[in-house]
Amino acid sequence: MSQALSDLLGSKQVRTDPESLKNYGKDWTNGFTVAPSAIVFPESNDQVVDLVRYAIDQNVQLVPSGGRTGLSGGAVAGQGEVVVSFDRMNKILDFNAEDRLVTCQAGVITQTLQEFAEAQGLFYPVDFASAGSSQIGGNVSTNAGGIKVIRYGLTRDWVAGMRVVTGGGELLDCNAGLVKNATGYDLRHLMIGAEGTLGLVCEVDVRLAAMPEPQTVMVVGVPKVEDLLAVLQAFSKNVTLSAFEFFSDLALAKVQAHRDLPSPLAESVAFYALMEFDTSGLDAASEAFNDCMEAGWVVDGVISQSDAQAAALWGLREGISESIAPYTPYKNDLSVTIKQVPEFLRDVDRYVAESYPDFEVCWYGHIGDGNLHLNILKPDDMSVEDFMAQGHAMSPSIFALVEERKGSISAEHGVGLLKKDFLGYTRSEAEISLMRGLKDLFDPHQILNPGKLLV
Ligand code: 2HG
Ligand code: ZN
Repeated sequence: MSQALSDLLGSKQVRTDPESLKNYGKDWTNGFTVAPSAIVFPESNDQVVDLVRYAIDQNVQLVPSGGRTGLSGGAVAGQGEVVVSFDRMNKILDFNAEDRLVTCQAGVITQTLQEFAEAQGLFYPVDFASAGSSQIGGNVSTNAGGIKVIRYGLTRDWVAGMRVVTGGGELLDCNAGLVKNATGYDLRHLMIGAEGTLGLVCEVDVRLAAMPEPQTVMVVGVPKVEDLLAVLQAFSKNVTLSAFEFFSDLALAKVQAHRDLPSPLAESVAFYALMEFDTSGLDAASEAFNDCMEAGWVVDGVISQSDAQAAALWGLREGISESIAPYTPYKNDLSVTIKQVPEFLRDVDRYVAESYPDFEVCWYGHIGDGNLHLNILKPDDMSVEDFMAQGHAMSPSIFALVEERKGSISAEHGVGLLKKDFLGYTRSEAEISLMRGLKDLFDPHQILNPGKLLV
């Protein structure tokens, strides 16, 4: 097969050495078999079409692969698939100032797009800790969220068009940057969040935002989880928040130990809220802070006086995922409506503490969006396999608490391999059956990202 792929693309665009198979066959998710048969590096939309047509013809399965920063196994190739890396489709193709539109190939790194926007005096607002490695195609395929959703929304809100190759080998040009287009089903939005199961995203027209004013960051200590929402409301009244994140005492301890950082506050508190807002709202933020102190919701706080201090405070939140990685955590990425967060968090905490008293639970995430990252840390004396099996075994109980509240088992990381057995906790049978129908329609030969999202 590798000779046929070389004939199709050129020998420099195919790799089968063990090192490449190992690296490109997986993402940041733990615990899945990695066994691709080849890695290919197309350089154009036409080459992607050729690849898909070849795959149909030869009954080869394709796994699209971006920056491989996913946390649900969406880019893992475990059964001899060919991995389609977009590393060589990494150019910014066009910028149109009138529409504030930038056309990116799928392999453009998120941070490169952010820097490009800045060079135009504009802003690409989707941001997260892995922005230095993740690629636009992957962001689109998982509808990536991140730390500024409360103000700017998700990746979906910034995708104005795309070129995508379906599993039938057709290149679709969807929407092409139009603001308005009332001509029926918007296939662009179907592709967003489809985890590469309906088509291979090749190019994306991304809308940019106006550059925001300078930002200030505040971290406050909040002893009780329900008071996090009181703080959110108090600040939201008169302050334009760009972020409202939280982390637990344990999450802070892990990031401090990993990065050798001092405590942000004089005493340790059960939870911390990190807020970012326009610096022009500083007076209103100080007033909100005083109100929160008086009400007893907040016990202490710290505010950035410079961009460097703001970045250091952000480090306490954005460094958590990396600092707990050595504990091979069992990851959950859950959402409920904001109002339900405190009771939900307490119920999950109670379940884990009662059923698995030896497991440490690390909470953090985007509480202003109702999105909680629940990471359960592996005890030192347990094997990764045993721990992953236990994580899987506890999922039905945790997801039942999600289902009761009509929440989501995956708020932003995607379903991939990790959560596919549990899709029914968030999507109804009727929905899943329609999703299968769409899969059959867009990928009639079942060659695109097999085994992901749908069982
Ligand atoms: C974050 O918000 C990322 O830091 C990663 O979504 C979350 O590691 C995680 O569970
Ligand atoms: Zn997150």
